[in-house]
Amino acid sequence: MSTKKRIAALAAVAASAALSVAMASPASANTSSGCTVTPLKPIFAGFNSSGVKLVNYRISVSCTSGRTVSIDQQRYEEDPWPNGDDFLGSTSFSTSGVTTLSNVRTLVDGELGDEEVYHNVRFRVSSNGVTSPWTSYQKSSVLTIGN
Ligand SMILES: [Ca+2]
Ligand SMILES: [Ca+2]
Repeated sequence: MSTKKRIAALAAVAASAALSVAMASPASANTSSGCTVTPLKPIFAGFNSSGVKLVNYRISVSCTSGRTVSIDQQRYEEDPWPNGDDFLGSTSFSTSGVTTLSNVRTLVDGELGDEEVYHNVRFRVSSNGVTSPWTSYQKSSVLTIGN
């Protein structure tokens, strides 16, 4: 790619990133540089062989053609103030097109009673050798689930 073309492509990515910031809303979907990524509410996904509950932290992805999206997922268990939420782990994904990613994890028994689990995702988009900045994190709805 010529330098001029590369600069034009970079400007296009920057422009669509700026647009996504301007359009930011409390909704959990986020669109940047031709990709929309949504952290779906975690769902119960059965039991493992030890009888421990499983939770699927799914991510909905929709990208226009020629784009590859890198996603950073951070999983948490929510606690009321003054306690901070418990970090459960993180996973990186790379994909393209229209898909729903699955990530099935064992449900941690971190406290008496139900657990309140959710995930945050951020992403960046690569197209024609140009990569957008990371978006801000988007939070999913919280699943309340007993162990
Ligand atoms: Ca909790
Ligand atoms: Ca518990």
